[in-house]
Amino acid sequence: MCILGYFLPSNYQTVWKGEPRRMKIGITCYPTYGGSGVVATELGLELAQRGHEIHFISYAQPIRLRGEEPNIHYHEVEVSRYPLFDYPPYDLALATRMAEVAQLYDLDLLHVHYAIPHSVSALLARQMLGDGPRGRRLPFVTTLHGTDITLVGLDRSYLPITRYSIDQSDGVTAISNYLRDRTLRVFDVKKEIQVIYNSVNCDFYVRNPNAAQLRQEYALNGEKLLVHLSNFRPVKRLSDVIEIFDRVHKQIPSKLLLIGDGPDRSVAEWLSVQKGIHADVHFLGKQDQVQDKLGIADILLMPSELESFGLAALEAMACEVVPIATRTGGVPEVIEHGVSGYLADVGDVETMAGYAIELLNDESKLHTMAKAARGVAQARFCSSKIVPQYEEYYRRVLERSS
Ligand code: GMT
Repeated sequence: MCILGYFLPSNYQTVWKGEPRRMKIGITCYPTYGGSGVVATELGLELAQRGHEIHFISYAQPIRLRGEEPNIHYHEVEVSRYPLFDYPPYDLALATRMAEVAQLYDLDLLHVHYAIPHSVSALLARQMLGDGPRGRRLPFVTTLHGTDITLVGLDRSYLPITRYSIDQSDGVTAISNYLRDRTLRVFDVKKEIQVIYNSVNCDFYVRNPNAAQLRQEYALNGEKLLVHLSNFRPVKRLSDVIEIFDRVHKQIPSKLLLIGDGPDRSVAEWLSVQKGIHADVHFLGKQDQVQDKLGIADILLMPSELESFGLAALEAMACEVVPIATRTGGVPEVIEHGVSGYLADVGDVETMAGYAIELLNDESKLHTMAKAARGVAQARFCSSKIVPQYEEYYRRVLERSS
């Protein structure tokens, strides 16, 4: 194999002899604060802990990586800024880097998170490596996360190439049944799509043991704590978070913690000023260790227009924080209404505020639901349960490709 000018041993063929084999996996994701990047990074960390060799390939180091974890490597994608390029071709630079890293480190497969443009770059990398007399096949798995299908992928300028790269993937996973069904229906792809849910590390995401003490930083007089965590994009309906909190705040002494940042932040700031509650709304910005803040709150508000899964709700549940969310997309696959949280229609801020008030007025019910939420996270969505599903899936893909 010599497309990059080197000759390397071609021992990529996978032979399974009953022993879990150490795999070399390239992972590409958006390295910033989006849910897909978090899922990809946490997955890479867990896989590395289980002995696999993980190579992150992206334009920046994923935010939850410290850069010193064993079995983890990071390869930055440099995009040249030639003056002719009004639109620097990141997808091409990424494809080149993927092929280089795969060849240099003898990767078994690539796993790309978020179809656009990552699966197209992976497809190019596979084709580059497959050419030539000693060509090898570098399989790639695409994980669909949500807006790559529900918003971006439906844009006519992206739809055909997204559909093509999904169809060309060696394996495709989706983070909920909702997203799988929607992809099959709307994109009319022929591919089999495996559902592997989002996961949470149940050892890190726990109730903060110092919650009582730490709450005083925001709730000095014993107020209740509501929290919201997102990238503050319109799909998150941040204004509804403020509307809900305003109604709760009128009846119950309470504070709102807003974790994250994004385009709708100033709208939310102004709305809270107009409603006279600004002093009780804490904008905490982007946080690396979200579990520290989540794990001191009582209720999470997630009134999104659409969520294919709702990772923030799961992270909250693991921290014994009861989610109040919208009945949309894959959220009902995560939250059981009335048991591990509450669901309401999109935009129905009255009902969501009503649920919050009811819970905050009933300490015992809040406690019971918080424990139930943690129980669901542990029973169905812990990384220890989900990561082996990815390992098994990789094995099947490798077997099919060898
Ligand atoms: O909406 C976001 O927060 C960003 C987006 C992403 O891909 O970064 O999130 C999607 O992926 C998350 C992780 O798989 C899911 O938990 C979110 O539900 C999904 N967001 C939407 O579907 C709107």
